[in-house]
Amino acid sequence: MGVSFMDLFEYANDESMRKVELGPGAVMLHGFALSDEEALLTDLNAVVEQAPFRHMVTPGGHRMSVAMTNCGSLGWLTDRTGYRYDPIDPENGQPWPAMPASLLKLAQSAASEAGFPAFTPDGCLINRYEPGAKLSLHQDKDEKDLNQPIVSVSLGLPAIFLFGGAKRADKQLQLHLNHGDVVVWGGPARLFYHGIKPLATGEHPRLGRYRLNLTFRKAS
Ligand code: MD3
Ligand code: FE
Repeated sequence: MGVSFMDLFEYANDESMRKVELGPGAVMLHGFALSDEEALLTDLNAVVEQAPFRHMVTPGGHRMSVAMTNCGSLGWLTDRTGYRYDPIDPENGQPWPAMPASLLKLAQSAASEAGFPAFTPDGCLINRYEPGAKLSLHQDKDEKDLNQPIVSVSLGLPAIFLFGGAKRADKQLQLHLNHGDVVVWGGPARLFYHGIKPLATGEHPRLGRYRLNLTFRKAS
């Protein structure tokens, strides 16, 4: 019986600060990616060496301001013919680089912490933002099983994330996504509209003038 000072201290650190429900099924894990940061960045560098960032073109013919690449057995693509997941990088005709163990482990432990212990991502889309780059309001629905969550990891410069609702016209909340933040998007929030405001100029001690966002998906 009774609650000690230490219990309250732990509660404040572990629950009310670090793990926050942002919306129905969306769980923010503040700083969750920080503990394994160096392994993550080393492994990301190796992926990007094999599959460099590129600016893809939308079906409407617009060059995206966000540069993208992928790792894992399926990579997300857009070109003039549409959006899809593909096992092959069209830039070199080779399979996307394998998903490094450090990335897979981070995604699975975050999903578990948010109540999805069986998450087995087969793709990781890697987005790179420079100042001015943005992502317009959209839904993610190219994945086969929309009951599977998406795990997002933010690194580098901070961004303002727009978090809408099930309908495009729904009012949007603005949330800051900072270096090391991980969000698990499951439940109803999985299909909510979202986007990123144009990145502000800045200098991050580890990533310079960039923001990286990793999204782990079960595409198939
Ligand atoms: C909510 N990426 O890659 S991360 C995307 O920061 C994407 O690069 C943004 O939207 C970025 O599709 C936002 C947060 C995020 C990612 C996927 C979601 C939120 C999501 C999927 C469903 C609902
Ligand atoms: Fe998205």
